[in-house]
Order: sequence, then structure tokens, then C-alpha cells
Amino acid sequence: MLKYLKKYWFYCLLAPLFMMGELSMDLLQPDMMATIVDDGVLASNMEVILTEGVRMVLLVVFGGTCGVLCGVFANIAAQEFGNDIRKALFSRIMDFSFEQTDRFTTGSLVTRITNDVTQVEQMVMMSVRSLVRCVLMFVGGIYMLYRQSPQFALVAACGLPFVTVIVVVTLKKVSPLYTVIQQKLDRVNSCMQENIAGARVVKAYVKEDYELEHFSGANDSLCDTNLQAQTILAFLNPSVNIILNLCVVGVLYVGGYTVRQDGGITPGQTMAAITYLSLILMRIVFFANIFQTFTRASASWRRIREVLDTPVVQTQVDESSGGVPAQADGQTGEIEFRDVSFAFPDAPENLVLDHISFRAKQGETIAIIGSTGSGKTSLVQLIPRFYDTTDGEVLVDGQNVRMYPMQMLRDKIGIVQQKTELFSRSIRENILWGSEEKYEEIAACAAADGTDNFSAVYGVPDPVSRAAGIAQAEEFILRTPDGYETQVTEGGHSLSGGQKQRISIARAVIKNPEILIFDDSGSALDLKTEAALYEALNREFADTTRIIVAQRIFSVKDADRILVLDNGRICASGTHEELLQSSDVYREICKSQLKKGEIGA
Ligand code: TTP
Ligand code: MG
Repeated sequence: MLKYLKKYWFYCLLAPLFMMGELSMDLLQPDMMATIVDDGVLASNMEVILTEGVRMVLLVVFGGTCGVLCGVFANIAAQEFGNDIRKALFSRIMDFSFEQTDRFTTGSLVTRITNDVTQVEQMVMMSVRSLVRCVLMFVGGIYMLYRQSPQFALVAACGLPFVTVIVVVTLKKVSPLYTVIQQKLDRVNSCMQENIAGARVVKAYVKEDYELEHFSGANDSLCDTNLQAQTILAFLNPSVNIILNLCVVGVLYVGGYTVRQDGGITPGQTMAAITYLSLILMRIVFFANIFQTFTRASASWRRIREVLDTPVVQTQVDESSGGVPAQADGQTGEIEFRDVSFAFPDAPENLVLDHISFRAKQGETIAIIGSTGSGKTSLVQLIPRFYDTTDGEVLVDGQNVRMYPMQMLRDKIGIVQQKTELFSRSIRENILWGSEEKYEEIAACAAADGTDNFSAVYGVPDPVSRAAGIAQAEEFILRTPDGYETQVTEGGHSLSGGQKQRISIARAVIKNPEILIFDDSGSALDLKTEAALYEALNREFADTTRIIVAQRIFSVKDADRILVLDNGRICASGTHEELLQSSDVYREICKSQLKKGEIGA
């Protein structure tokens, strides 16, 4: 934690300094009050009352100013610190692999980056402000009490052990509950997240009440634990107050007993002593508060550390396999699977891919067909290394994908995933997303030498409209009122399934990658549009290796090679005609789709 605080050491130093200013004023006041009572009121000396009174007011103003400054600096330190941690967390979460995100759950990650950071922030705030104040006030209070009379200090010494025992017992009971509370908060957040994101499904199944109950369960459980903690804490203040009041009785007794003796304790001193006594004993309660904040924060910090300490598996280049590959000439977009087996890390016994071997040369179109759950998505996800293989090797341009720096590998690949994800920005930004820098460069070059190179090569002045054209998205985009500037709502809810798919295709195409992967990307397109898409791809991306995952024979029949995937195994491969001859599975798929007239020509 110090690593993150180091940057703000100056504020962490200033805050306690001003705190000391405020505190000294607080400690001096009861003493001055004693003077006013003893030398002013009892001696009927108006002058003392006035001068001491004015001094007190001035000190209060000075103390208040110090207090404000302390608060400001403590806040700067805590907020900036929290800000840094949130950024660090966010950046680490962005680097997570899919399985790492799955393991933490989205709800928990959201709690960690919001609530947990707030707890830790609070702790920093407390450390530089309340903790310092507490310690100094405790020590200073004892000193001032002793100054009034050593006998008073003795009374305080009798009360202290009792208060300490009460506080320690309470804390022992409460502390473990905080970890539980954070876990339960995770559950509430997960539940909320799922339901807000899945509101459409919940409504479609009229499951609001059921989900409400589910949510209430998680919420009640959180509430119970919170109540449990608060109930224990509720005993703290009254018990300490009892001890405090007993001590006050002690002070009054000592004061009353000696006040009549010559040179004994004065009434003013007795009054001051009572104030100091409550200052000292209440500090222990405050200590308990601070300790609670620390316990909560340390539970939170542990959870933050879990995220920050999670190693980024994905971006690590596997050094054992020989370091970063050099770009070999003439090898652009070759893919090879060498005896690849794969199981998801959370279910290692369940082989999703079973000894897959195939090779795709530059410019080839490989189609993968198979029933749902046969492992098509899993297979293509291994190419951009969303997951690592369990066994065997995936090679791109003759090099194992594990050897590439992530950016280099993923720059080669344009993948349209099965589940389209759009951002709540304009259509143009969604398409350009991931390729902005590249096109800013082109635009800058064009502006510099006055030639429109892009137009010269592609016949269209704008890469976005070229990509949209290839993806067959241009037509519907231009029909929207704002064209490319139309804002997409969160999750792309303002667009149809097919429209979203086409924008995702445009986003992959605009990268001009060596390898294009379409995971079921034609599924929401009508046959005419899909045919136009493949035609455009053949025209513009003849040299790009294409992998097309599909369920429909229509989408795969023109591919150079079709792999028929069945239960994680390639059960047949070849062209459409070859497979019609050789593969029963393929013929079955054809037959079932022919009935619906989908196979086309
Ligand atoms: P997929 O590879 O997703 O199957 P698919 O793409 O062929 O199916 P679809 O046509 O419906 O898109 O899944 C293969 C198997 O892997 C399936 O049995 C479910 C399992 N699986 C996991 O265990 N964990 C995961 O995270 C995913 C995505 C799949
Ligand atoms: Mg799939």
C-alpha cells in the first residue's frame, strides 16, 4: 500500500502537522477554562475573564483553521490514492484472460473497484487524521490531567483497563464479520448485475418476482450480518460511558475531598479534570472505531491485492520456446493446428477439442461446421490465444502463438466473435474501434503530401465506408438519420441482431488483417446479404486467410476446405463435393437443411 501512498507523502505529512495545531488548541481549552473559573469567577476578577475569554476565542479560530487544512490535505492524499488504485485495478482487469474474469465474477470485480477501494481510502484518511489525533490526544490528555493533579491521573489509571477490555472483546467479535460482509456484498452486486443486464430475459419469462426473491435473499443475508456487527458495536458506547461516569465520580470525590484543604485542588481544576478524563477514555472508543476501519480496510486491501497480484498470463511471451519471432517473408496468415487438445481450465476433465490437426495456407478459406457445442468457438478462440491449448500447438505463420507478444499476434487477426459486443459510441467509432491509430497515420500522411493514397488504392476515400461496404452494413447505416454518427445505445440494443453483426464484421475488416475469423457471423444475415458479404470478401481479401464458422451449409459450401466438427473431433474434411461423397455427418446436415431449401443452388 505504501507503494501507492509514496507519491502523496507530502500531504500525508502536512495533514498530521495541522492536526497537531488543532489538537493543541483543543487540549489547552479546559486548562484556560480552569483559570477563568478559579482566578476570574471565584475571585470576581472581570479582567481575567475577559482576557482569557478573548485568548480562548483566538485559539479556537486558529485551531479551526488548522482543522480545515488538515481535512483538506488528508482528503487529497486519500482521494488521489484511491484514484490511483482504481486505475491500477481497472488496467489489470482489462489484462485479465477470460477465465480469470470468470473466476472472480463480474460482480465481485465491480465491488472491489468501488466499495473496497472506498474502504481503503477511508483508512488512509483515518491514518493521517484520526489516528494521529487519537494518539496525541490520549497522551496529551493524560499529561494535562496529571498537571491538574496526579491524583486525578490515578483515577484515570483505574478506569483505563476496564475500558480497554471492553473494546478488545468487542473488536474480537466484530472483526471477522467484515470479511463476511464484503463477500455478501459481492453476491448482492453479482445478482444486481445479472438482472440489470438480463432484464429482457427476466421480463420475457415474467420472472421478476422470482428474481426479486433471489435478490432479496442475498440482500437480507447482507443485512443480517451488518446488523449482527452493529448490534455488538451498540454495546460499546454505553459500557464505556458507565466506566467514564464512575471515573467522574472518582474525580469529584478526590476533588471534593481536597478542595477544602489549603493548597488543595481548586473547583476549576476539578472541572478541567472531568473534561480531560472524558477526552482520554473516549479516545479508546475512537481507537476502536479506527481499528474497525482498519480491519475492514485490510479485508478490502486483501481483495484488491488478489486482483493486482493475479499474473497476466496472456501477455507473457513463452520464453522457453525461443523468444519473439521475426516476421518471415512470404508467410502471412498461415495457420496450423498440430494435434491440439483443449479443455477449459475450470473443467480440465472435459476435453472440448480432441487432437485437432489442420493447416490453412495464405488466402485459403476454411469453413468449420458442426452442431452446437461441438467446439467451433473454442477452436477459433485458440488462434488469437484467448485461451492456451491444453496439448499440442497452434501456429501462426509457422510460429507458436505463445511466442508472440499479444499485440503482434492480435494485430494479425481480425475476429468477429459469436456474441457481438458494441460500445455506446457512434457507429463510426465502433467500426474504427481498435484501428484509430492506424488510420490517423494514413490521414496525417494524406494531409502532409496532399495525395489521397487511400482513395488511390481502394477507390473510396474513407476506410470506414470501405469496411462498412464490405460488411454489407453501409446501406442500413446510411438509412439512419445521422448515418455513421448515429449513437449506438449500451450493448447495441438500438440495433437489430443482423445490424450488430455487420458492424462487428466491419470492425474486423477495417484492420486489414492477415487472418479473418468469422464465428457464426452470418447467422443473423439473410442469404442474399451473406452471399454478397462472401463475394466482397473474395474480391477485397483474396490474400487473407479466412476461417468461417457456420451452422448452415450455405455459408460453407464455397470454402476451399470444410472441416466437419463433431464432439471436439474433426470427423471429415474436404470440399463440399468431396464431403457429399465421403461424409455421412455432412450429408445428414445437408439433407436436413435441403428440406428447408436453405442450401441454395
Ligand atoms: P463451444 O466451442 O462454444 O461450441 P460451439 O461454438 O461449437 O457451439 P455453438 O454452435 O452453439 O456456438 O463449446 C464447446 C463446449 O465447451 C461445450 O460443451 C461447452 C463447453 N464450454 C465450457 O465448458 N466453458 C466455456 O467457457 C465455453 C465457452 C464452453
Ligand atoms: Mg460457438
